[in-house]
Amino acid sequence: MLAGKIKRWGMELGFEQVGICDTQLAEHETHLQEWLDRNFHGSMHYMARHGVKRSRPEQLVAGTVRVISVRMNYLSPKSTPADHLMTQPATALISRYALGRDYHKVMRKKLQKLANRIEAETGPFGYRAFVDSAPVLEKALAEKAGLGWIGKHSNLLNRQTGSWFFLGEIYTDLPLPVDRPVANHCGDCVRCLDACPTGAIVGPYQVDARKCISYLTIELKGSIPEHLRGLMGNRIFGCDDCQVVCPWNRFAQHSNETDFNPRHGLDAAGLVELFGWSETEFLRRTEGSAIRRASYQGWLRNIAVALGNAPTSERVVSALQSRLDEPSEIVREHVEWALRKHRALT
Ligand code: B12
Ligand code: SF4
Ligand code: SF4
Repeated sequence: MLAGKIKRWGMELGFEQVGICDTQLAEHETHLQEWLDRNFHGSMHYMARHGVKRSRPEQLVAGTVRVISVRMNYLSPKSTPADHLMTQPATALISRYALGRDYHKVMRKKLQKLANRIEAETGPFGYRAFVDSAPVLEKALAEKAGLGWIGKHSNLLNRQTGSWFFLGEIYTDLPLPVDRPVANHCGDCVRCLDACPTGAIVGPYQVDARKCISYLTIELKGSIPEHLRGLMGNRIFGCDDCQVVCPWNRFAQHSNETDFNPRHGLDAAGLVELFGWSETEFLRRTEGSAIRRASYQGWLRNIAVALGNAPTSERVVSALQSRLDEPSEIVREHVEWALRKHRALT
């Protein structure tokens, strides 16, 4: 059967699981609309831009009747565990997903290979492959396709492997048989809500992105609200706390993808060291990495906040002072905030 073969080919290409669903997302459309109405998307205007295309796949790609959803583990066996770094305030905490090669590139390539393989079997067919590259409700589709359930932290998780995986999909006009969703196993647990440093999980399944450290360090381009800076600790790119505390991540499996291995020691680098990078070094060392999304200015802004939260030392203070004349006003403002925290600026 074609569906069985697609799953086997997907696994051979390095995906951990492949599922298939239809395109009915009515309930998720309501939740998405509520989330937008509450302005939880902040400055991520692209989340509101495409109307209902995000929740109606056939309106994004005409003729779509099924979605092939895939997941791929990203936790590298070579990276220092995030929970260890949470107790090292002078070390930079970069989300485990961003330490190696940009997942968009890695997964898109594999999805294209999967589509080519299907085409070799069926002849030309209608499809488009996505990895967070278009208005697509990736978690909702993956949930429908049986890859896991959306947990209270709003990430997709799975009993066999936790939540340290990426999602991608192929929209297609092939009328494939669909898979069944799995049950939700969050039960009474609220660990992720309790652990969130900034209280961004404002209710089960509801994340106010404007408070989420992932948004503040990656998506937000301007000034980070002052009342949140102290809560960010040493997290300079993304945040993993809600996943670290999730009991299902005891079953997390490492990725087999060597492209996700950490580069340039970024899994446990010192804040002062990273703050010293010139723009050229930043661009060179983040080539092909998701970290580029933050921009050099955002990178310095984030590290300035983390240095403000680090224990006071001569090294930290002089690193901050060396950036007092930065051309970027945003960076200067965060450096001044950090120095005030160390009482090194009045
Ligand atoms: C926008 C976005 C963000 C934003 C907003 C997060 C969010 N929860 O929406 C920010 C920048 C904060 C972010 C952060 C992260 N992200 Co992100 N992000 C996305 C993106 C582009 C869209 C997500 C989306 O549709 N949001 C819209 C809102 C409405 O969806 P939602 O919050 O999930 O709400 C759903 C349910 O919770 C439910 N719901 C909502 N309200 C209610 C209320 C009730 C009562 C009920 C029952 C249900 C319910 O319905 C909603 C619609 O399905 C996707 C890629 C994609 N195209 O899908 C990646 C994606 C979700 N992100 C991903 C990752 C890895 C992360 C981070 C872990 C990265 C990090 N380490 O820093 C964090 C996790 C933070 C968190 N707890 O969510 C992965 C998740 C993989 C997985 N296993 O689930 C994705 C799928 C990218 C990918 N291709 O792999 N992200
Ligand atoms: S990623 Fe961090 S800040 Fe965002 S919801 Fe999870 S714990 Fe909270
Ligand atoms: S920490 Fe608990 S509530 Fe949160 S996603 Fe995991 S199981 Fe669900």
